[in-house]
Amino acid sequence: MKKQTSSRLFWIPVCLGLTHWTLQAKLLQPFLIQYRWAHALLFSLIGTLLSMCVAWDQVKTPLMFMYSCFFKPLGKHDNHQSRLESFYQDQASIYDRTRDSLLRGRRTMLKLSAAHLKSQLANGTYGNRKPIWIDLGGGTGWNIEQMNKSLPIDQFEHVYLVDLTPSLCKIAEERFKRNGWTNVTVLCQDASTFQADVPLDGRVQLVTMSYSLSMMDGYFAVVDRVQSLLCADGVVGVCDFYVSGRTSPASERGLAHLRRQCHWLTRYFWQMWFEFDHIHLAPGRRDYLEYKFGTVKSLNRRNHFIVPYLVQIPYYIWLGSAVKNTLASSTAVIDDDIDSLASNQSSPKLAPSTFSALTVAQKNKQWRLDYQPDLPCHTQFRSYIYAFTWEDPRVDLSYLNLSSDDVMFVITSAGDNALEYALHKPKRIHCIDLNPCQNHLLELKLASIASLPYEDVWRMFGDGRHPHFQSLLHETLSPNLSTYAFQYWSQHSDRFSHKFYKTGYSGLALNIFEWWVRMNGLSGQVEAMCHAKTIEEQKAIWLEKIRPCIFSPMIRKILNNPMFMWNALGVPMNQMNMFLQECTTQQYIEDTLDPIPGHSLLSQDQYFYYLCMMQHYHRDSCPSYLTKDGFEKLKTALDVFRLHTDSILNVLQSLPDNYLTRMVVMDHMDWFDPESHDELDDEIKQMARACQVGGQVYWRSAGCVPWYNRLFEKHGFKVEALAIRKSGQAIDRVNMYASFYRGIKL
Ligand SMILES: C[S@@+](CC[C@H](N)C(=O)[O-])C[C@H]1O[C@@H](n2cnc3c(N)ncnc32)[C@H](O)[C@@H]1O
Ligand SMILES: *[C@@H]1O[C@H](CO)[C@@H](O)[C@H](O)[C@H]1NC(C)=O
Ligand SMILES: *[C@@H]1O[C@H](CO)[C@@H](O)[C@H](O)[C@H]1NC(C)=O
Ligand SMILES: *[C@@H]1O[C@H](CO)[C@@H](O)[C@H](O)[C@H]1NC(C)=O
Ligand SMILES: *[C@@H]1O[C@H](CO)[C@@H](O)[C@H](O)[C@H]1NC(C)=O
Ligand SMILES: *[C@@H]1O[C@H](CO)[C@@H](O)[C@H](O)[C@H]1NC(C)=O
Ligand SMILES: CC(=O)N[C@H]1CO[C@H](CO)[C@@H](O)[C@@H]1O
Repeated sequence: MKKQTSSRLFWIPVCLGLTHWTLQAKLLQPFLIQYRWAHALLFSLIGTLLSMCVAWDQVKTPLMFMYSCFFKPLGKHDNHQSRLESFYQDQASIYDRTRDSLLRGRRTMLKLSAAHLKSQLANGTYGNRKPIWIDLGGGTGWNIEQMNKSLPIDQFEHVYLVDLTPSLCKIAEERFKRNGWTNVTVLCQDASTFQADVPLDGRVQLVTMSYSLSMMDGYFAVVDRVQSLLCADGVVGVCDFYVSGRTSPASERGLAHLRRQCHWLTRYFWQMWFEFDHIHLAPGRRDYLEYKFGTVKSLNRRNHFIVPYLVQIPYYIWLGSAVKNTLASSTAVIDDDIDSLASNQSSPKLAPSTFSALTVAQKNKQWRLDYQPDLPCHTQFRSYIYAFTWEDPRVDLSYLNLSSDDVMFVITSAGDNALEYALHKPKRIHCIDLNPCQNHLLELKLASIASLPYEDVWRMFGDGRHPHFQSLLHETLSPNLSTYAFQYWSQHSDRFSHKFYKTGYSGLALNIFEWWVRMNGLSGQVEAMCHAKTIEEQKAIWLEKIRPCIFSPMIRKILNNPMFMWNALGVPMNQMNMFLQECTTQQYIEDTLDPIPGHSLLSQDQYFYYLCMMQHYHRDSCPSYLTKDGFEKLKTALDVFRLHTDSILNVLQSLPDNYLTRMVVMDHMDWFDPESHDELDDEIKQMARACQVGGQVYWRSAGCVPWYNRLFEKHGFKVEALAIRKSGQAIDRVNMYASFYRGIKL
């Protein structure tokens, strides 16, 4: 395909050159000088004609395709089949060659369907039976040949291709004969009424429709037929053009809408344009499909056919399950231990936002709880803030004393610390984040650990780059990801193409630091410090080379300007005020950084600063989930996770009394305004209610004695300082906060 295009392009300048040379002759000169536009027109016309003659073989296919798709009159046909046949008969032989760039997303849809089927097969959902697949409106059988690359055709009991156009069916028959597939049958019949030689109702595991639903008359009957064909665990894969309605359909509330809505011009234009060819894009088809089936995966994309930017034909890739999303199936999913507790609660306060409309997609992947992605509190986040967690879990673990009875409540962040806790096998870890992307990130880590080999996980999160991330996502990770996380990573699959840790807002800080290191010519020193063999060596490099640059007079000035901290480093105003009451910004940063080089070796233990300086981890210096040992242990410990996408207060309200035993809430309370702290007061009150007697809450603060400690005491906690930072001494490997506290519920 590429080669054809480039040889075609090669002829164009040659022809233009020839034309130009002809025009140099006196012949046309007087006329052309007067009419410059005619010059241009003639010039390009002759050029085009010549190049077409020279490269006729290459030009023929697209021209015929354009003619039959856009210009050829369809004529009057009473019957759908004869209309289709007249549309396709001259195209049949060139069909496959011309559809690659027009009918996009078919490969992805097939890969997702295959991945889903494979995970069901591996799980023993079908026992020893092989699956049956029907490709409705399958045309020339391209899909079936393509599927063989992901899931070999002999893994199916039978494959049926149903298509109404005889000339396309003929091509499909020839193709299957050529490939020697005996268990593939072509049925040249209508999709809603077709009959095979054996009854198929309720026996089919997979039905696919690529760019055919939009062509079928009577789509209600077709979708209903698909439903009656599918077995209980069956899946539907669809890929097609669409236009959205003016607003999103009510039946899909709560499901991911990313990029689904179309601009009004797009809506009208494409709908009318395709109507000429009897292709129907109106939203009803997709809506009915989603109304009938449960959404498992859903992607909305734009096809920039031939002309980038100007042309944006919306298309979608969608995977559905035979079981429709129901509220009833959701309650069983939430949490076995909550279920038992919830029935024993004086006033159950299950917040609707947390527990509504759990989709079937989540039924088998119990990590992520459903949420409403279109709420403004979620849509305000377009990316994750933290690509890595910036608190030291080792210190937490030394106090947490986790056992198999512990039910934890932690802030997700990048999920690194939650994974660290999971290695100590508590009963349950509830991870909470208001930013959906932080949970997408943890979900990706969980899915990777569950389904990928160690080396792939190391490449993604250790090296921070994986050249084949997109195919891993579609072929292996997708069955383990929620609709939401899948959609996010599918749209951001470039995050792993270069340096993952330089993405997100924390990545911005790493970029600034890297830039600063280069500006100061410190790259060599930074590298040497990260690979120093002794603490003395590390300290020497810090004191003699790096520190003098960090605390240069200019930087001091910048640091002491509060706007810098607030804007560039994203330190919330209230948090900054907390430490400014105790020391200057510069003092705070000195207290943070100075003890680090003397604390432990960057190359062996100090993975936090190693990452900041190198933008990737080292095999000897990384979080436990990236070590071979930790990775293997986690593979069997992932069931403990529940991911909530909501505010801390809302999630707490949804939990039963006396349920939690350990809470790690990081530094988030620093962000509240001490002058009006009703919301924090509510939150701590809810912590006290949801926490068992003897249960513990852990927090870090930029202040040595945070003002909100008294709120904990007010609500029945005994507050104790576990560590308060003093100049020159590190309290943990990150050493970023001035204090570390624990409250024990009395
Ligand atoms: C755009 S083609 C897509 C073909 C193929 N699925 C692909 O992706 O290349 C649409 C196909 O739907 C078929 N089709 C349209 N209406 C149909 C109907 N009522 N029953 C069966 N097939 C139908 C047409 O014959 C045509 O092959
Ligand atoms: C896997 O099998 C278990 C029981 O064997 C079942 O509960 C679960 O739904 C299956 N998961 C999938 C994805 O089919
Ligand atoms: C082909 O299909 C028949 C029944 O439809 C089945 O018995 C046979 O095992 C299948 N063969 C293969 C190779 O899948
Ligand atoms: C189908 O896949 C199998 C297994 O990957 C392979 O051996 C076979 O050659 C493929 N057939 C075709 C026609 O591509
Ligand atoms: C609720 O749980 C407590 C202990 O947690 C138990 O003593 C009590 O009997 C339970 N009440 C009901 C109605 O099950
Ligand atoms: C840790 O927990 C165990 C029970 O799980 C308890 O016996 C032990 O005293 C605890 N240790 C500390 C230091 O709290
Ligand atoms: C939680 C979950 O969905 N786990 C599945 C991830 O994928 C593997 C296979 O790739 C399954 O075995 C797990 O059950």
